[in-house]
Amino acid sequence: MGILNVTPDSFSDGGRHADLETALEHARRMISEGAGLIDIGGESTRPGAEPVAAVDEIARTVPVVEALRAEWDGLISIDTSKAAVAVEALAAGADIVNDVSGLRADPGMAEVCAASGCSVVVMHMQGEPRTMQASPHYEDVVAEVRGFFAERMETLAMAGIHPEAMCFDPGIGFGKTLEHNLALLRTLDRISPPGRPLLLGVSRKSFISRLLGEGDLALRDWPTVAITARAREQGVMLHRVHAVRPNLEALRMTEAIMGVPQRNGPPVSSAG
Ligand code: HH2
Repeated sequence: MGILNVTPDSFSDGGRHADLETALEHARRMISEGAGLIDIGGESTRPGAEPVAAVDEIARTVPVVEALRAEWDGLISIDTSKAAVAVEALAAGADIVNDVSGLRADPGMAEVCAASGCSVVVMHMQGEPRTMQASPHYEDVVAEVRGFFAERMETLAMAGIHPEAMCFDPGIGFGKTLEHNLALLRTLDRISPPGRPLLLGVSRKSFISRLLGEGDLALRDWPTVAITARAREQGVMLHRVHAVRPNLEALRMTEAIMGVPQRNGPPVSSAG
């Protein structure tokens, strides 16, 4: 899953893909590097980010969804917690709603997703983006995230979303300290509801620099790749990343070692 933020203030690529043509060029680059899914977001969820009105989020994201849909038949997800944005993005051709609130922020979201039959990414977050990093606290972060997934799966199924349309995400960096993130990364093979896939979003996140002391965003791609490889071995099938090529190469190398049959895609190395 390649990240396409059409926001002025995202932590890593804010402002870079703000106009339609630049956004499309970036999407095309990630697709040419092997992305099978493009995640389009119009509201930054970095700690301290200010909320964006639905009308602005729609204006930022929907033209990109529409234009990308017109030229590509891969999967498109809309990264939003607002039902009004999801409605418009799904109508424009998005396949998946990626909601960092786990479909809790907007009471209309579950109904929109159930009615459209789209797939959903249900992410765990403690608190809300503006304040979530102030003082995250858990008795047992792994047990709480696992319990959250089970509760969401049941509630959303009752709201009419098919369990097979759900995928779960521990929400690395969303109301979590470095220790909380590491505890979740240690147990990726044990936290998703049985039979349901996990999605992981660690790309360039600040816990990497908290651990390695490296503030430069560009230098966070290699630690991201290391986590991607290990997470794949723990069974994670969906990886939300900025730098598609190195992460895909890590996945393919890991899968080769694991004995997973290689899928179609660009060669691991053009030199063979
Ligand atoms: N992380 C971010 C945004 N959306 N969605 C899922 N499912 N999982 C994540 O970990 C996740 C997410 C934050 O990263 P980014 O989009 O790069 O930055 P920003 O929120 O500042 O736009």
